[in-house]
Amino acid sequence: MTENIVTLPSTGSLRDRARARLERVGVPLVLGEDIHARTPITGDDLFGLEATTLDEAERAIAAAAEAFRTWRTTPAPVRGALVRRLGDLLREHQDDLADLITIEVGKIRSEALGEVQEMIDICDFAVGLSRQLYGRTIASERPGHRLAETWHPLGVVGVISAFNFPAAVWSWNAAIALVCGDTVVWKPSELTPLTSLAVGRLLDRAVAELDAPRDVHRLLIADRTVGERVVDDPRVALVSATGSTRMGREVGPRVAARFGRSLLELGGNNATVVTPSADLDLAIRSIVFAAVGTAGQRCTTLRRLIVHHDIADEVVDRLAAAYAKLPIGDPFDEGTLVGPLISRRAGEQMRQALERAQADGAEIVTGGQRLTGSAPDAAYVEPAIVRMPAQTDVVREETFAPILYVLTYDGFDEAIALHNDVPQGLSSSIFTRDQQEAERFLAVDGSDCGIANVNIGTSGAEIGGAFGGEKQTGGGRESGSDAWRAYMRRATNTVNYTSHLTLAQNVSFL
Ligand code: UN1
Repeated sequence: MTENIVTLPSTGSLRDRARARLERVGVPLVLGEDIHARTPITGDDLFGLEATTLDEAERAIAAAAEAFRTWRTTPAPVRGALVRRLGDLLREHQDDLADLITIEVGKIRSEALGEVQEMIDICDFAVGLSRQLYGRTIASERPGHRLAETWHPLGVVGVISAFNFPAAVWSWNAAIALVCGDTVVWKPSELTPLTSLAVGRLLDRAVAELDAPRDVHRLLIADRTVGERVVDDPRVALVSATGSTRMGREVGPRVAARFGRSLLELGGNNATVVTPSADLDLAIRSIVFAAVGTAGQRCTTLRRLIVHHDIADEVVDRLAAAYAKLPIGDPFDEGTLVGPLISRRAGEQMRQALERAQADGAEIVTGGQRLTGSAPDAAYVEPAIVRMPAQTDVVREETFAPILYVLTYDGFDEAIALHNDVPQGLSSSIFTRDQQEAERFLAVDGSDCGIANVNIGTSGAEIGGAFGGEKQTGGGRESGSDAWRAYMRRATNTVNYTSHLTLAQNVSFL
């Protein structure tokens, strides 16, 4: 493991790089003092920017509501053409966007490119979907009647997104919402304004080229007061919010109070069960990626390992050996696998969690140190493996940092009980070659998560599946499968094509 972070790019060079990337995408950089773009690579500010005011946000929502009136009647395949063009622009600018993501989030290059790939993939998916917004025909109990469902556009969709997937999560929502005939207002994380400006600009370009209504999409670069406006505005039919459980606890009830809809994708506390029959070569590599990828800052990051007692020492030794070789440092360096945490505060939260774990009797097998170096305001940390005597409170919380808690089990029921005994329910997996164990893990009384995998890690889901989870993860589903239904309203239609009145349930009247 790297002792110290010796070579980091200068903030000046990152600023130049960001400026060049923004220019290529066509973002006019309007400097201001309201909000600061910064980089976790050095922990420094890059640019001060102007923010959207409350009045501007109000006008943006009004404009999106107005644009909805035209967009909803535009044929869905025509709406799909807009998303196809967005996908093409994303392909063209994959490098530019990946650079901005690395600069603002600290993701290593391959993961930043992967995030943009996820956006391209969802655009492809959404274009196909634009010709497949199917409703059902249902057998009517009445002669000469047709019973069917029609799906209609919903309205303005408010997207609130987090720093860790500053572009992909928006695209899961926006690409699907747009083909569904909705318009979108987007309040991204305050930590990633540059990435948001860049993808917003690409969509604006697609809108202009295809002559779509200008306000089908509006970007709000602002702090939480503007986010609250989106949450409370009755013109916003659906609020899709990705972030912490704490945030969801505020958003959910506020949207419900005005009978709006919300789609919440909140915290995870994801676990993998490793059984005695597991292919350990496969398991170790998958576990390291799931626990350490994105420096432990995915909502799908592996946070708990539940290992059979007989193989626990071997698994922990092999993981510790893999952790010892992890290159930590500048995310732009080809060899780096672990970049910085988003902020010093995140580093501090990791340290506090480790202290609490130790007070509960933890053994820190490896990691946990903050690496010092040329950037005192950045937070480069050694990913930690922590053996726990029990699943204590700190293990049951989500700490957004690379801490892998290891718990052991003897019987399979105990493994499942430990697995499900946390408040969150996003992603889960099992490594086993025993089919009975695999099926039990996926069965109704197995994993209680929205994502349950076999012989693969908890993170890195494909866009084709619906993404989200249960319990405090919020229950919402974004991205693939039939998640599109959340972005539309269903109308049940009964058509009588006779001249007779037949009442349902055999009711006679008149
Ligand atoms: C998130 O961390 O909010 O499954 C999203 C994954 C990615 C998305 C993560 N496709 O890890």
